[in-house]
Amino acid sequence: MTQKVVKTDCIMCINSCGINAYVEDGKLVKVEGMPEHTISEGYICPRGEALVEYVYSPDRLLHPMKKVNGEWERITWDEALDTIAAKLKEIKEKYGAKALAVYNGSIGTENIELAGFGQRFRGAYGTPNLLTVEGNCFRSRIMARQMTFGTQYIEEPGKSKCTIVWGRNMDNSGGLVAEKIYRALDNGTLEHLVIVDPKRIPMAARGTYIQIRPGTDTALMLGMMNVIIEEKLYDKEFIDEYTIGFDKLVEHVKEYPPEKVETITWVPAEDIRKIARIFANNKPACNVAGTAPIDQHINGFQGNRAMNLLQVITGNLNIPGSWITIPFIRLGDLRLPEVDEPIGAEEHPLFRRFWGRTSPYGQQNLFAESVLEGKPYALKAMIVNGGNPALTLPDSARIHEAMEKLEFLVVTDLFMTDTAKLADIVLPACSFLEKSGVGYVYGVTLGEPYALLRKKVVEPVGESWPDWKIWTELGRRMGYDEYFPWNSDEEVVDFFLEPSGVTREQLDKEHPEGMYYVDENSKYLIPKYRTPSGKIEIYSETLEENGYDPIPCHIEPTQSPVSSPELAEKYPVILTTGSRIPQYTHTQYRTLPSLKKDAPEPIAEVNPTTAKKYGISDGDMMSIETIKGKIEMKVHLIEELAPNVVSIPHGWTEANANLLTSADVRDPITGYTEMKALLCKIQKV
Ligand SMILES: Nc1nc2c(c(=O)[nH]1)N[C@H]1C(S)=C(S)[C@@H](COP(=O)(O)OP(=O)(O)OC[C@H]3O[C@@H](n4cnc5c(=O)[nH]c(N)nc54)[C@H](O)[C@@H]3O)O[C@H]1N2
Ligand SMILES: Nc1nc2c(c(=O)[nH]1)N[C@H]1C(S)=C(S)[C@@H](COP(=O)(O)OP(=O)(O)OC[C@H]3O[C@@H](n4cnc5c(=O)[nH]c(N)nc54)[C@H](O)[C@@H]3O)O[C@H]1N2
Ligand code: SF4
Ligand SMILES: [Mo]
Repeated sequence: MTQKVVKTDCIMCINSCGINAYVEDGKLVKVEGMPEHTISEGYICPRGEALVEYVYSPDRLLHPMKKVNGEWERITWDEALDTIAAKLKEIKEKYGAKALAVYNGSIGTENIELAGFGQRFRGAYGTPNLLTVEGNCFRSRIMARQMTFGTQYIEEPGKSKCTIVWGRNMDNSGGLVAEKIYRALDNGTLEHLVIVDPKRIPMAARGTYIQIRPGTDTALMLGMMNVIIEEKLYDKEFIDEYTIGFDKLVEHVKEYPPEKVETITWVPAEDIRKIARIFANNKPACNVAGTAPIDQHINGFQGNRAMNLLQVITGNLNIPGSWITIPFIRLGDLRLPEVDEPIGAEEHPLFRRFWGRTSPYGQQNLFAESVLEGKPYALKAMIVNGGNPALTLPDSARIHEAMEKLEFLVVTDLFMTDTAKLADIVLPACSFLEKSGVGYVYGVTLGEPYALLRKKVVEPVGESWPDWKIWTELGRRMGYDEYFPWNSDEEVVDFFLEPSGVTREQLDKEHPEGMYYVDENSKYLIPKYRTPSGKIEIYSETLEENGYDPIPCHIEPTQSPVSSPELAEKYPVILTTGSRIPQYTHTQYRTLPSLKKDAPEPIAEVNPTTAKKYGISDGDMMSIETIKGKIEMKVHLIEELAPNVVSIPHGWTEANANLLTSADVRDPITGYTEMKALLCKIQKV
């Protein structure tokens, strides 16, 4: 028997934890956390531990397939690629290149290989339509930080004296970050932990808990700034040297005294004062935002802006334990020059571009409108790459209709997902353990200038291929040979690493556990603020010129007891969707036995008092109905959740949260939809 241990990383989520993969006779047999990985230090979560089940799942797609009269038929790679190439040429001839969309899901966006090759292909084909999950995730934060600082900041809670966690149940959604916070509490570094969440999440047991009404975080932040300014707790020196517009903020936050903010947020005025003082008086301090709970609101971009300003006025930037700037690893760039504008560029111009900097993305939330109504033009074909939009995009009923109306849908995945089921052709991708790649740690909260060689651990299962090879072979059949010269994993890795200053040999032989690609302490240097003024822009003229609030205001969710009281009579309960489940990433891994056993079904959480009002008991099946649709889930009664709020997970085929959400109402700046504060009606079934 031959045995080996391969040091690589896990990318079942964005954290990229280091893992030791054990191989016997060419088969993966066990996966453990890798203690030598400087960032994850041996940490592994249930999904990482299930990697053997994942790779050898009986549900893996093993060969290309095409749909014939509603039935799947096995075909060869040659037939699949020739058919796709012919159809894509026909689409381009009939409707023009922009009728094709390349769709990158979470995996397709977070992974440089999938993201890069998808962009390469769309560039060669000539369509501007790259649609990605960043239309509902993370980019709102990136944009807001760009707009404020002209650069990217990332949180460093593991070293702070005070941390405020806004809507992030990281015991479920980011265990590695949670570990760092618990450790900082245990060793006394972290003296003040504040949790702002409608649910008393487990981490709240270790700090001050603030129960907030969903969708009102911006008001709370403005209230805190009111107190910090009123009580002169801000960092005058930092503000004077690095910022513009503080005087306008001083006037602006006068409109948000704690007593008023209490009526908006449900947070007592005294608590607002208390957490404002804690935050301002305990440097280094760090706000940690849930991605989705701050972003996925009508006012999500401004929520992110308000969070930036809290950090700025207290001078909590580029000191250990505050917000820091990570020099991004410079990787080979696969993008090609773009022509034309993608869908969404008209409705949400800043999502596409500001200060002459163009984002590569169209706004995915306008996909159905484009296909079904031809606005601003009709998409006719789509290639989905590492995503499951049939379940994860808002307003699933309409998404299904649109996908069915497409003339041609191709899906590359490891599994027959809800999206793949709607496809004309499905292509089997191999998992990250079946190919080499470049790993780097640039997570949502955990960023470090740290890179690792993602090593091929086992041979691809069945006839599955790496994504780069799928795009390359398809590109060649389209006649784009010059853009797709790569012939092996190694060539692809070398291409990506070329500008980085780090070589494959170095990562493979000298540092199989990964390494810093620049001095780790460079993250504490004050960066150049590449805004139009060269300063941190507390007041944003760019926003003002585009017709948006230059300083954040509180805007009510469009469905709320305050903004739509008539609707609230019919749909009296607040609904928040998409609470993360530790065993699953979005729609993935539902059939892996060790994960399924611990999370077998979708569960809706309700406060007992609220449930009683509607005659609902623990364990009942309950319907949840919004203006868009109705689903059913089993009920779990928990005292921890705020009264009159229902919290449900997303990603379940049998109870799809996105049958309840809508893409009609969007944050005007980003085009993000409301997923965290809707109105619903609940009933026992
Ligand atoms: N296991 C697992 N981990 C994941 C993922 C996954 O699918 N599974 N997905 C990854 C991705 S792509 C993302 S974007 C992140 C998302 O991660 P987050 O968005 O941080 O999601 P959760 O950790 O579930 O935390 C949501 C918390 O926000 C609270 N909440 C809901 N509405 C509001 C609100 O309006 N205000 C405030 N303050 N709180 C609110 C909920 O009660 C809940 O406790 O997780 C990542 N990590
Ligand atoms: N209602 C509601 N909806 C939400 C959210 C919410 O909070 N509430 N959250 C939103 C957020 S933040 C996000 S990020 C999205 C996520 O939305 P998606 O990205 O659409 O969801 P996933 O289930 O992660 O889909 C990833 C797919 O990639 C496949 N895959 C994995 N590895 C590979 C690979 O190497 N190659 C290929 N080709 N495929 C691979 C997986 O099998 C899976 O089918 O969901 C969003 N939807
Ligand atoms: S947190 Fe879990 S799923 Fe994410 S990279 Fe680490 S081990 Fe993998
Ligand atoms: Mo996300």
